[in-house]
Amino acid sequence: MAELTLTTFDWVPEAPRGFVRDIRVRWALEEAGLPYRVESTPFRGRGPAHFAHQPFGQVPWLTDGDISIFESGAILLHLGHLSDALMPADPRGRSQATEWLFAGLNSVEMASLPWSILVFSGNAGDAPAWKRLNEFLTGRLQRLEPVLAEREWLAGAFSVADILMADVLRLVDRFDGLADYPVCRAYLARATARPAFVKGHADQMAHFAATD
Ligand SMILES: N[C@@H](CCC(=O)N[C@@H](CS)C(=O)NCC(=O)O)C(=O)O
Repeated sequence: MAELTLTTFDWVPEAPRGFVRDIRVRWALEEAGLPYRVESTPFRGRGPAHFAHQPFGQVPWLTDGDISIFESGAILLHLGHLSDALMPADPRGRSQATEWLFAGLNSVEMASLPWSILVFSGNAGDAPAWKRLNEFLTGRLQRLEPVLAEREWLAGAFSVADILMADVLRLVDRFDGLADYPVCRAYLARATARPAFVKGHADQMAHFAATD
């Protein structure tokens, strides 16, 4: 198997530590027990080499031999093809994992990310735009509750869909957005209790602490 290398920033401010999206990739690699290396790219002064791997100057990206992949969802799907621990082997399970991974990105995170930015920046007030965004996210969480009430993991067995969805929900939970959603909170608790998450998270914290 070709060497897997995950690249993340060399340093980030305190606030995003533990939430940088390389956690999704670390978590998946740990779940699968795949050997990997972690490399750093400068947070300050992003150059052509960075943009060649990630056109928006963001992290993470993964190299698998001579293949370089950006976008955390695409990286998770790539890893899903390398390990049954990340993606069910049967066609029905694979399509369920794929649809729920996209749902995490395109139906929940598309609402939760701007929501989190507004909360973090102190703009979650009375403005109609905030209320509309809050309703948008609330609508998604209300629908997730009954789905998660009837299953342990989104695609039957644990999969990359759960890594994605749980990480999206982590940020909502950080700003108390899951207070009214006990089923989502229980799902998040069982996902983040997994040893692979605990290790990936600890490794990310140590990575950024090492460069302070
Ligand atoms: N859609 C991208 C988003 C990547 C992203 O937002 N990365 C953040 C770290 S979590 C970043 O690089 N932020 C720095 C910046 O945007 O300049 C993915 O899922 O990989």
